[in-house]
Amino acid sequence: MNRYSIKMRASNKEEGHISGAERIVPEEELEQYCARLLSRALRHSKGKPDFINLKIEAVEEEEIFHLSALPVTTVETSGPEEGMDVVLAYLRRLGLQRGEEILALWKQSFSMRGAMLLDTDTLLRLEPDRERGIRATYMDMETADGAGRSACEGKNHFHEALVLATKVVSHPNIVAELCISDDPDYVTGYIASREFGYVRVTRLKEMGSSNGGRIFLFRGDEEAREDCIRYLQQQKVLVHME
Ligand code: PML
Ligand code: MG
Repeated sequence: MNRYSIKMRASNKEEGHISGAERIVPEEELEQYCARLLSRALRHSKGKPDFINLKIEAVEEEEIFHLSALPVTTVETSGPEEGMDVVLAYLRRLGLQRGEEILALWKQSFSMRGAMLLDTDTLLRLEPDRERGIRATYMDMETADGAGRSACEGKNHFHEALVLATKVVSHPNIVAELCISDDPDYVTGYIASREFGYVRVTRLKEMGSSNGGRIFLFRGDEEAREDCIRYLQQQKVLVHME
């Protein structure tokens, strides 16, 4: 099957970044998905874009890694404090003793476009560009009948995050990923790892706050770091949903 990667990003002068999304779709669905992503860019609650970029690239079948979606569990929390305690407990479960310090560093990712790549043991930041961070990209979900793509026309925070987290923690040098959404009306976040899968934490911040960001916890040497960054930013991945 011939496939294409489509990436959309939209911005305007007042807001800066408004909306972004990506897909990896079969050739026969390319036009339809371009139209859908365009419509998403034009109808975002953050405002009207004055710049929209649609990037379309052919993807060879042999280039694609196929992964199964991480198993999902949900932990109900009453507020951000309890939510953070849950994340801390899962960090401890991974044998990480510096959990509190990791949670404190999370704030530094709130102003970044991508994620922070943090050395799990030294807590040194490893992104080559600290403002941009690392952007995990070139991924999409796939269901047996292809219905996954069309089922999620608008933004689906959960599905998009599950795809991203599955890609990220599948790299052998990523120990875990932490995420809080930067959308003010979305308070569910997660911690994900190969060990326990994707753990949704229902309240991880206050409603109305746009403080959100991601940390990828990394363990490995310099060579592994380079391989990991290349994988996160360039490897094409399709995540298979049940
Ligand atoms: C984002 O805003 O892109 C992050 C979404 C996190 C989704 C968490 C979930 O619902 O499982
Ligand atoms: Mg967002």
